[in-house]
Amino acid sequence: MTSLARPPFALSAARQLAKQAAHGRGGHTTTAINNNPALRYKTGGGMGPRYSTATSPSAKPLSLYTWRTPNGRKVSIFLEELKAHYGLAYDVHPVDISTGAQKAPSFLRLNPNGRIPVLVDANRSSGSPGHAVFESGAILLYLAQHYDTLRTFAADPQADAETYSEVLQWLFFTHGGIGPMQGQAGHFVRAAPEDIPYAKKRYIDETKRLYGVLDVRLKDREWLTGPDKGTYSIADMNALPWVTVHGFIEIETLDEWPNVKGLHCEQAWVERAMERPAVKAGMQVP
Ligand SMILES: N[C@@H](CCC(=O)N[C@@H](CS)C(=O)NCC(=O)O)C(=O)O
Repeated sequence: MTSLARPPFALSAARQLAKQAAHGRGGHTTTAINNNPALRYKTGGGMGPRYSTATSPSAKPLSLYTWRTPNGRKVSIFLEELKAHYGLAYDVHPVDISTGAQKAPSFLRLNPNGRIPVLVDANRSSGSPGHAVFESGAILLYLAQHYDTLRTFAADPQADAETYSEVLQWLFFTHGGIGPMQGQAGHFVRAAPEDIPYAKKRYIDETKRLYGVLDVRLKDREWLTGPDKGTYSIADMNALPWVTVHGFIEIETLDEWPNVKGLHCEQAWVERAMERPAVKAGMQVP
C-alpha cells in the first residue's frame, strides 16, 4: 500500500537508508534481561547501534523488550521489515517470561500489564528512557504511523481510508479473537494444573473457527487487506505468528484451511509470508 501523498523527505530518507542497508549497515543488537529487578536499558558489551533510523540521521534505535512468543514475534517481524525497507535500527532486550522478568517493577514501569512485548522509542520523548508502547497491536500501529513513512505496510488513514479501515478490522480480529482464544487454548492444553476437557475443547474449537474465517477471507486473495488480491500489511504480520504455532494447541495440521496453508500448495498465505526474508528473520528474534 502506498500513500497517494508522499512527503518528499520520506522518499529521500528512504532512498538514503536503503543505500545504507545495501552497504551492510544492518542488524540489531541484543541485550538479555534477566529476572533482576534492575532491568537494564543500555546495550551490553559495548555494542551500540550500528545505523540510524528513517526519521533522521541522528535518530536513536528503538528498543524492543520481547520474548519467543506470537505477540513478540509479530513486532519483531515488523521491525525486520522496517529494517529491510528503511534501514531502521532497533535493539532487542529479551525478557524471559518463564522467570517472571515481566513482573519486575522496572518492567512494570514500561507496561503496567506486566507482559511482553514493549517498544521504547527514545526519539519521541525528552524523558528517559523514551516513549513506551505496550500491547502488540498498538505497537504495530505506532510503528506504521511514525516509521513506515512510505505507507508500505499499512494504508494511509487519509489517502486510503477504506484500506486503512480493513487493516484495523483484521488487526482487531486477531487481537481480540485469535490471540486470546489460542492463548487460552495453550494454557488449558499445556499449563493448567488440572485437566479440564471442556475448557480445552472450547478454546481449541474457537481457534479453529477463527482459522476458518481467515480461510474464507483468503480465498482468491494473497493477503488479508487491500483491494484485489490484497497487499501484505501489518494485519498479516499480526496473525501469522499465531497460526504458525497451531501445533502448540494440538492442531496437528492446517490442512482444513487450504487458503491459510494448503496441502502441498505453494500459493497459500503462510508459505507466501514465510518466504519473506524479514519474516524469517523476525521469527528468530530473540
Ligand atoms: N494483549 C497483549 C498480550 C501480551 C501477552 O499476553 N504476552 C505474553 C506472551 S505472548 C506474556 O507476556 N505472558 C507473560 C505473563 O502473562 O506473565 C499484547 O498483544 O501485547
